[in-house]
Amino acid sequence: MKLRLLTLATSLALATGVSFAQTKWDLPAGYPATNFHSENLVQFANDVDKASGGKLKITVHANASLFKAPEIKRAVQGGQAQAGEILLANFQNEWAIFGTDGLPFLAEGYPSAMKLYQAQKPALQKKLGEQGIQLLYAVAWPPQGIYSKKPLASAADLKGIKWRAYSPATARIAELVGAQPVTVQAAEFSQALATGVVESTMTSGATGVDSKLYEHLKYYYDTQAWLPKNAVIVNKAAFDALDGPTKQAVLKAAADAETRGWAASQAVNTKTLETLKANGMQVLPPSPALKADLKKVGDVMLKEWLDKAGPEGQAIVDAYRK
Ligand code: PCA
Repeated sequence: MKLRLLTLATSLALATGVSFAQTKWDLPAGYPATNFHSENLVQFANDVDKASGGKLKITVHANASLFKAPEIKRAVQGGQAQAGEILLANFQNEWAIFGTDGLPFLAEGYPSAMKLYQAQKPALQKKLGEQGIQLLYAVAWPPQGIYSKKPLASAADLKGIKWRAYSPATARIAELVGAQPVTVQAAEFSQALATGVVESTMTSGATGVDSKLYEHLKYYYDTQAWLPKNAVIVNKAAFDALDGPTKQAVLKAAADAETRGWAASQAVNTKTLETLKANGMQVLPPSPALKADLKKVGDVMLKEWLDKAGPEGQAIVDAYRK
């Protein structure tokens, strides 16, 4: 009788899934649920769920619904969220090297962006480690171009216009071309545009489609100026508290998500530029004058960045250029 009861209890526990300790993580993210980064995160969470046999449940909170994008890093650091997705370049003022991938024309195209990531990664892991954070994976956004209401012959046409920035570097570009920077994160972008707070920006085709920029802006100059990365991070104590097999499940799912994410980014780049066109935008290469002006901006910014980032920054650039 006793044995039968025990068996019954065991099968009940199995059926309801409470026969083992289950860990739950929140993972705040800054971009809409339909964005490729967010979709990749959901697949990452599903992979972890399966590979851990349901031991670790990660809930993705997209579109800055749990924390605003610039607050996610601190939330993970402080353990208010166990994991999170951040735009590395948002944290350049804290440590210059977070902004390595936000410098115009340092790395153009996906292979170069990947090379720059590999050059940046050891320093990144070390810094985050000192902050009680572990890097799980990072994925590049598609290349960044300029959205505008009016045609742009050169950077002079950007003078005085209200420029939406999403990072210290994108605000600095505005200053250098004489535009007026207003920092607005992706989750609030559509509204800022609709209410006339901003009238131009530099971002990807992906964010252009996410925020329906074609409803207000007519031109996209495909400058392919840089490919900033989102990084998925975890609170180190939360990760260390997992058992060995669950840790392995997380690391394996993260490696898969990184590979999948870089491929998705490239596919999304092509697809979203088509979507912009289909919605009436002119998608154009920058004129030689505009390109030359932006290259100058890039040179100034690289110099400023190297001054701040010091030998550690120089070593990353050297490793990247080797
Ligand atoms: N989209 C994000 C960051 C880079 C990008 O392509 C944004 O505009 O906020």
